[in-house]
Amino acid sequence: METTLIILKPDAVQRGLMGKIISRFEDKGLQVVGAKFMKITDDLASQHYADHREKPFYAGLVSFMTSSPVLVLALRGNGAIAVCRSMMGATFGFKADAGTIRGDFGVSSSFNLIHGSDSPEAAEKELALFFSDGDIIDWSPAGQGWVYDMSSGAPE
Ligand code: IDP
Ligand code: MG
Repeated sequence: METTLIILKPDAVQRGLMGKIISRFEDKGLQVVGAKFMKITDDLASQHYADHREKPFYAGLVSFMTSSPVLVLALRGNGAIAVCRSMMGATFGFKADAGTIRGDFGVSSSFNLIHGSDSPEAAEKELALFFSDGDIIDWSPAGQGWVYDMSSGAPE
């Protein structure tokens, strides 16, 4: 089981798309194990996007991400990191495939609704950045035995 960090960005919150986006992940069978509605500070945004510091869009990205509240989620499931990235779609809404979150809900390059960790290393770093000890909760969804084949004792 993997846990990934998802951020529903300021445009998703302002456009009232939180519920629709969360529903896609729940419908897929992913489990919400952490959630935090918050305003990202400049300091947190600069840590989160440290790899992009030299990019031409960096200042605009930090300004966008700190402009309005976001909903930060920790989602868990089999292959959750890659599953979420494929459900998100390509970075730019106007290029993202129909059927993906960015492809269905946006057309912008910078206002692209959602962030998702892109590797196990990034997920570990980003989860630690946004969640403290105790914020992520291990719990057993009632329907888990029908999302996964548990006959071997492990989710398959
Ligand atoms: P990702 O979110 O699909 O992983 P990254 O390349 O890691 O895409 O870029 C991080 C974020 O920076 C994007 O989600 C988007 O908000 C913004 N961004 C990336 N490229 C551009 C660009 O060319 N113009 C404006 N914003 C960009
Ligand atoms: Mg990225």
